[in-house]
Amino acid sequence: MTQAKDEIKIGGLGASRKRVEDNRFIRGKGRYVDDIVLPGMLHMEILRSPVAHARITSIDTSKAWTIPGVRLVLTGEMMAARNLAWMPTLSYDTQAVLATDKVRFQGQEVACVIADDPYIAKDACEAIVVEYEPLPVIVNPTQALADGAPVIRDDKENQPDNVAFTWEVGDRQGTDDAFAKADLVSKLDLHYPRSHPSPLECCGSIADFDRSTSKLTVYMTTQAPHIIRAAVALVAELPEHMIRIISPDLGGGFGNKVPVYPGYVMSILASILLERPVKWIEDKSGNLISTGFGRDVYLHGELALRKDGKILAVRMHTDSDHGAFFADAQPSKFKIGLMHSTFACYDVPTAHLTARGVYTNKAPGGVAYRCSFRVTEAMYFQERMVQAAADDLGMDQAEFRRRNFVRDDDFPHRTPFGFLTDSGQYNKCLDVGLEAIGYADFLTEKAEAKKRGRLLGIGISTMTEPLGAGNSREYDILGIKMFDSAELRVHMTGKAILRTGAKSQGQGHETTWAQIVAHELGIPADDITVEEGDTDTAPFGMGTYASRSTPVAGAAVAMVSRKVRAKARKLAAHLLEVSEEDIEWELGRFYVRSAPAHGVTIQECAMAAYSNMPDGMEPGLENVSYYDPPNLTWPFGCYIATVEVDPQTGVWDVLRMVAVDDCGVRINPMIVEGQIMGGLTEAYAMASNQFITFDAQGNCVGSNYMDYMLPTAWETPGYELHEVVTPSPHHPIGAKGVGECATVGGPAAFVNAVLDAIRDTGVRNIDMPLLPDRVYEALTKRHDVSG
Ligand code: PCD
Repeated sequence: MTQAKDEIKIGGLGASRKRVEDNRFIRGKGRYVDDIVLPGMLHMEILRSPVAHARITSIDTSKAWTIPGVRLVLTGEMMAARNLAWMPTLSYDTQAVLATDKVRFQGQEVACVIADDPYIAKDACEAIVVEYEPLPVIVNPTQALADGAPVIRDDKENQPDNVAFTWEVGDRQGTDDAFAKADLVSKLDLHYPRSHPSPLECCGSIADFDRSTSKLTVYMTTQAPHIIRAAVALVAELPEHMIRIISPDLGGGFGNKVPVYPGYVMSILASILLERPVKWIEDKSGNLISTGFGRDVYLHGELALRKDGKILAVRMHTDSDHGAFFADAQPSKFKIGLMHSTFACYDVPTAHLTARGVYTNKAPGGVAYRCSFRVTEAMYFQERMVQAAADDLGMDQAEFRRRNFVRDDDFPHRTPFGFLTDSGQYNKCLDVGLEAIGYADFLTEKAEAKKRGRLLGIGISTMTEPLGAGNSREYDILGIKMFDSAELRVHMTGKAILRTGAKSQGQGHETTWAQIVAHELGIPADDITVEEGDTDTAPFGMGTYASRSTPVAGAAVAMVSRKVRAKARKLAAHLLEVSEEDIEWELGRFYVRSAPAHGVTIQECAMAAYSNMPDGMEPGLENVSYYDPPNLTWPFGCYIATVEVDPQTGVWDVLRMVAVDDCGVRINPMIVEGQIMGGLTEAYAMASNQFITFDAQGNCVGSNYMDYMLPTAWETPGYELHEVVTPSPHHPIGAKGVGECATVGGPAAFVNAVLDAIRDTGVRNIDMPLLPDRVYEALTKRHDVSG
């Protein structure tokens, strides 16, 4: 007989349990796609277009075929013969697998070679001769929308121009009326530049088609294995049960591994044709040039303001540059993702947003890079507009936020764009942040420093982020509803295996999911194996992105544990020889209400499930749960940066960065802090340095790690982390997502701080990245600097 276990001791909720996956990662024992070697495996390399827009006049592969060790050379024509030259994207568009008619961006896939080793394949790619007839190149929405602009997607019927979509949400008339009554209208034009998720491991796949069983197994760097299985079944017309997608250890995802890439499709076709396993591992430049860009959105924003600081209405227009193919993963109803979650933490009476997506001669963009579907852009625009509005009103920026925040007793709160936020304590988070940074003292210090010619600035960014798509009523990808799943099997000895439809890319699910089971069942976390990513064994789920795992799959873990507990209760009643109603539960143990010393442990119940079940009960102790969340979870972040700008050079340094995160109940506080630090580092990188762009010819500039900076500990400022806990009222354990928050909210804090430091110049905006030359230009020329 045991007493109730101390939850922290068994690694339950709130334990900063060491990450179990790190046991293999730090020993170099992780098993990534490129570590997998199959007997008879061949290697694939891709030939990419050197130019951004051109008609292909000829492709000569004859030399490549003669190189010893070459097994197959695939061209667009050969793909077309199998109806595979084009594939559907996750946004109801089409994308070329291998170019047939034209190339539409630099780095586009033109041909591929399968050979005995990757070097032979690479050499053979170089032996392919392609003739291109150059076409005018379009690299931004202005050019794309200009009269007479060449139509990039002339492959599509009914595509007279370069507009990929238009979209609108909110109350146009109500917003116009509110603007007419405003005391002041504050306007801001911004660009959120392209950025690249840059996971350490690039994309890759090993396709293994076995003719004797007709089974296709694909090891793949994917964040969403079940969506891929569905896509392969539909595109290749293979039966779903004959497709097994395995996503092994992933070296980071960051949204880069959500889309379906041509390389995956070609390796599959090659394996089917050659009946040998075919491995494709993308190189760094291939990854940086051609896969999964994020952002690239232009904003025109306006706030209608009352003199006392009240926001009366918001009006926004965005133009997003999607590159040559509209390939975002996005909840189907909303063309521009969740851009309309903007201003959700403020009590804004009315708002209107129009959005337009355009095609350009750039690699497909718009993936949700550490972003719940365009939320990163939404919150950056929001917080930049908020600071500009406070300045225009001559009001303190913290006070301006306070006057407009949704109040704690006003939840659930309906936003002007129709979301229902679940909970929050926005003022409290801001107070904790201001207190931590020493707001009043800093303002004094800043004024003092100014007298000596030093430029100090403080930037605040506060936001709530919608995390955990869906509910299935409103959220789907290509019609597949956005729920998630967990399956729990408790063995005879009380050890267990848990599988979910999510897929960790480094976040630590193997650690945290076991903590939820420990919390619900009292089984020590160390006794629970967590497995994800194999479609033959995992229950169907939509995968991991948009910080949806904790809100959705994590909820399913709690729910399936409760189902298992319900059966264990019946077993306990049987063992204790009382009726179920007479039984109480404490962590890890059932006991008789009238005789608390008389009890059985969950492990004893597990044993009974296989050895001593009551008459008529099915043996075994396992269950599965599919969780369809009633709402998104709405964590809150308050990020405050202080900076010093060097007036001689435009170089700026971060003095301090304070982060207050409210993600509800924290499963593993150490992991949550790691997520926030990682997120802040990416935010700092985008705000300060990261620059990947395209010249007038569509050449991708900055597509290597000498130019595109991934900050190391050396460049990264120190962070001071604080927390507030507002449990989600609808999540079974009160947790909210957190993985993206700091990346979403962080950039505006840094940018606002730099602009605050140079406020005397009258400059309203410098587009990211705030490279020293841009800041210097703003300081000396006293005008806005656009990117
Ligand atoms: N948590 C806890 N608590 C709470 C929350 C959370 O503990 N309250 C934890 C969990 O469990 C996990 C983490 O934390 O572990 C996270 O979570 P979440 O928030 O839910 O999220 P997820 O879904 O899981 O994930 C996702 C994210 C994203 S989205 C991204 S980008 C990134 C992040 O995640 N990515 C990554 N992070 C990270 N990390 C790492 N390491 N790696 C990676 O890759 Mo997207 O959309 O995809 O773009």
